[in-house]
Amino acid sequence: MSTQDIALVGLGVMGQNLVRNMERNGYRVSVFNRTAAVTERFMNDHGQGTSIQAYYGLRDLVAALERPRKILLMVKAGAPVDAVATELGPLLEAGDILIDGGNSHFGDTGRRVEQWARLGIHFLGVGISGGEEGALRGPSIMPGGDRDAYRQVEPIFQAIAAKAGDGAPCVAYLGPAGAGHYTKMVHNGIEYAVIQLIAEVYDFLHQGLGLPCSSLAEVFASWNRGELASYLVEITADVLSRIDPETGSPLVEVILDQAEQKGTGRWTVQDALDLGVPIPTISAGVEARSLSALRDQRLEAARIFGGPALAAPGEAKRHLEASRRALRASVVCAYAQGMALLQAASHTYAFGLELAEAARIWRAGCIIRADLLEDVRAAYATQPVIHNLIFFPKFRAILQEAQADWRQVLETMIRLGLPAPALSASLAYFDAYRSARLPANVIQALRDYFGAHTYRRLDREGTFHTEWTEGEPL
Ligand code: NBP
Repeated sequence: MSTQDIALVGLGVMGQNLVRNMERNGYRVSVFNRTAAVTERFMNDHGQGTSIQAYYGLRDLVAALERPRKILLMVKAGAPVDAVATELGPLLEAGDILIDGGNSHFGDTGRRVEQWARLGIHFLGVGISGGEEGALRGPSIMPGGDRDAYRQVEPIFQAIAAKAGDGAPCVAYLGPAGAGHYTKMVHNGIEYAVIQLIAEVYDFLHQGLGLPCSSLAEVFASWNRGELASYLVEITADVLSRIDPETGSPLVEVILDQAEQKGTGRWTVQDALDLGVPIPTISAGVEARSLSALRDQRLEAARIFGGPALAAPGEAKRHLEASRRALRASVVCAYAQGMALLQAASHTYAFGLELAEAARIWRAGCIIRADLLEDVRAAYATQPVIHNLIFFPKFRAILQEAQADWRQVLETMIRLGLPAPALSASLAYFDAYRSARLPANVIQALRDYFGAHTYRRLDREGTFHTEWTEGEPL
């Protein structure tokens, strides 16, 4: 009998928790996993006494679904998505809905939407953020693809999504093709930037100025009660206060300083380069991870090169308020860059994205959730085509207020020889934005000198070229 509301394929951590979330919200979910033992374990651990039904063949899984069939794929991004969809294809019929909830590249999603539409099957690309905890308790959900198909799964998504302070579910239709996965990609890019900014402030206050982790945990906890309130600042306080039971040291001190990455940050930077949108803080977050990975080379360079002495312990307290303001202003720049990229992508790829909606659904459930997102939402709700968040009064004030402290923190970090790629990229972004005159005149002159690329003038209309080497012998 066809009684099940939705099927989920791929019982990894995300898949398992999404099933439990849907079941808790009253949906009858069928599950399938390539490795049968994983399904058995899941059913033993979480399926007893529930309406969840396990299947060990795709044909049976599909046969049990109410029409139009809704199948959520939670498998590894890339080839596995195509492999599973191709296996399911012959079992589906026109009007059925395939949903890819993994971290797929938006270009792949656009291709899949078109490919499946030719067979009358709807393909939705849905970014899901919040990690395993979010998947279980309520993630932020970023759907893209056919709008009518989305309407058919909307009640399920609204039920399982995180709810913001005003009770609104953190899900909204974002646009056609890869609009949902694009938004998730940019979310992850902002996540890279904010994590790097937090790491640099930790480095400044701890390694640079000698503040112990336990005190720093209290600092982050207090910042989380103010304007910087956000999930990442909150969990930084938790992370810094954790003691390693084996050594008795702060756990963070014994964690290897080599950051890993799965690709969404790199994709964000790649696409921003293609679209010509500057996102230097996000790029710095990605590149800092790549540099951290060169640990052997760093250890060798550390032996070869000396550097300035670190400051005497005790100085940190003087810099706490400046650090908070520098972090806050830099975080604003990271969000501003991400939103500017979304705006440009929406135009180039015809996503028709409403930026206020993107900000709204990031307010809860996802990794970059932060109090400031309500201000981002309000900014775009009142001025949908604002060029950059930094022009909006609320953010203008934050940046203006932070200027002196921001510079002082960076001056001190440079003096101490501490790398601050993301903090300095944010300040340089701000400084470049607020510069009425940039040295691009010199760039244009040089380009014209060696390549006759021409230039324009401030005082006259037209395109000009100068014979820079006129009269010089060959
Ligand atoms: P993984 O990304 O580790 O994927 C594991 C699942 O994919 C397993 O069920 C595995 O089946 C299945 N799978 C693979 Br791998 N290749 C397959 C194939 N060729 N055919 C069928 N099934 C295949 O799990 P995850 O961490 O739960 O993530 C799922 C998706 O959600 C990914 O796209 C991920 O990027 C995204 N995501 C993850 C998080 C997170 O915090 N983990 C957050 C947000 C988004 P098996 O058991 O037989 O190997």
